[in-house]
Amino acid sequence: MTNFTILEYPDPRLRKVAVEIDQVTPEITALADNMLRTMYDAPGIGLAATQVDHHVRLLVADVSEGRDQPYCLINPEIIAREGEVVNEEGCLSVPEIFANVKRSAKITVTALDKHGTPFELEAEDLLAICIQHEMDHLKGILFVDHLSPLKRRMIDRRLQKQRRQGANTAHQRSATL
Ligand code: K1U
Ligand code: ZN
Repeated sequence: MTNFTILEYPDPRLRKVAVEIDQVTPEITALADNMLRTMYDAPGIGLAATQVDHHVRLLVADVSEGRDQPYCLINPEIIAREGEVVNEEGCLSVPEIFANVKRSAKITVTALDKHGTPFELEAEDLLAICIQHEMDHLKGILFVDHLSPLKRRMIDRRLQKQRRQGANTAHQRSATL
């Protein structure tokens, strides 16, 4: 099966709010598997269904060094938060742009796995940040929405410039704002 195409900002489909998954069908399991493949190939550490134009509450993540600890969270809900952390984030839907975002340092999430089994996960460090970033996608929120209007304008201008320039190398284009 071919990988999904990842939608890019400012595509309005990234602003859709995802709906709950009533039943974990074989189609949902296949969606999760294809999202994981797309995430690993991108490469990324997370991916929300919204980013591949599927507007259901499903996200995948793998922050492990070996890229061998995949998580699939269906209908994720954060039931507890602790502390705050500021960390540099990127987004496969906002290529080559990096910026500091404030998030909860530790979260407890409930979700269903890709077989429909409920589980609870205590996440901290990069996994907690990644899950919050992906859960934002499911609400139509992008990491740039957490930034000041000035930084947003800088990003918009930079992305316009990137698109005009086309095929420059990534290291010339990337920017931390
Ligand atoms: O949602 C996405 O677009 C994926 C995004 C997740 C994320 C990154 C950083 C902080 C919070 C959430 C990415 O995976 S961007 C790529 C990236 O960070 C990465 C890619 C390969 C190796 C290590 C990191
Ligand atoms: Zn993202």
